Amino acid sequence: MAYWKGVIEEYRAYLPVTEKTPVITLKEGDTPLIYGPNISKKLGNDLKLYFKFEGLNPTGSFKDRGMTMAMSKAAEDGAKVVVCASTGNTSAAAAAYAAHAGISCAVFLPHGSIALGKMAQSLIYGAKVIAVEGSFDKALKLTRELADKYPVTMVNSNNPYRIEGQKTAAFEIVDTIGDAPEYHAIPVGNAGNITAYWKGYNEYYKKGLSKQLPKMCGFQAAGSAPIVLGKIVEDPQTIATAIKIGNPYSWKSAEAARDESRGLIEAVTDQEILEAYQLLASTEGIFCEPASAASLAGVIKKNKQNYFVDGQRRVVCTLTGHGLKDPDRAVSICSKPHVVKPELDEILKVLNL
Ligand code: AN7
Repeated sequence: MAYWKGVIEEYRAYLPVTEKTPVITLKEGDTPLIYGPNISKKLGNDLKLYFKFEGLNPTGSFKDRGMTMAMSKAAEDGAKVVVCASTGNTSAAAAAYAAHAGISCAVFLPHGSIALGKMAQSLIYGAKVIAVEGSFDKALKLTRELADKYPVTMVNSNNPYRIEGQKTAAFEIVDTIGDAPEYHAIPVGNAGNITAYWKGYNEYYKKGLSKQLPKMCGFQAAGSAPIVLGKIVEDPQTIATAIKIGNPYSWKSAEAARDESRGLIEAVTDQEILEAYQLLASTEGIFCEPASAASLAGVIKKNKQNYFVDGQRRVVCTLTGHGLKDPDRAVSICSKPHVVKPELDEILKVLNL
């Protein structure tokens, strides 16, 4: 049996690498596409829901796909320092891949808006962690200023290699089900990922590897929905900290993905996100982070409006990050454990036996 070699080696023909590019990989990709029988049944309408669980990448999010590309190209160019602004996952991936490459890394995080697991990752991978008092958008602006003036390589999604790596998730989906699904649902923050999937689906389609293209359905958090509102949100608010972004870098290309695919970009409330988050864990056994559940929340909402009518009604939801990234959120919305004395009677009472 052949071992998975990471997305660069597996999809080399589709990526801007040469024999000279040192491949920096933690064997990202090859994430499972999991059918959700229970939620599919609950939603009805003959929907077939699949989850692309990107939380199973080496640092627990889809960012690893783009980071293997960005870090390999940075290494090829002889970069000494890489930098990024992040709501937590990009910084975790940058820190890990930089460590693997032996390159220094500095990350700029919006102070107080980072999930605990992501903070732990950036710290333990040895990055210089800088908490900026202000929003992600302010941290991103600062990072760009720094990269304009000083010899550092920026690995945010303005780095085109990030999008190139991330498009491999679309390839994997088509390789798994033999075609593109009718619909693809995805959370939208800085809007790089929806851009990347659309690029990936198109490249496979043009090569004749799929018979159709999906409608791209992007979902932003209602308190942080600049693309939906058509204007920058100065002070974005949402419990889905990963997508708490008011001025997305890839705004235009996300709109292009929406329009070319005849899909949509809409908003879901924090309440809808948290319900989807808990439903997915408790009925399918899949624990993603809150921002990731925006894709399922959006599907639940659009299904109520009978939106899904095309073809075989297959809907792939990208679950962008692992639930363990943000353990505080899970604990805060669930009922507390039953504390008992170490006696069988006490346990029987709790179990109603
Ligand atoms: C779990 O880490 O922007 O629309 O700095 O971590 O491509 O930005 C994270 C984004 C969705 C949105 N789900 O993807 C960052 C960062 C999770 C994320 C998104 C992010 P994009």
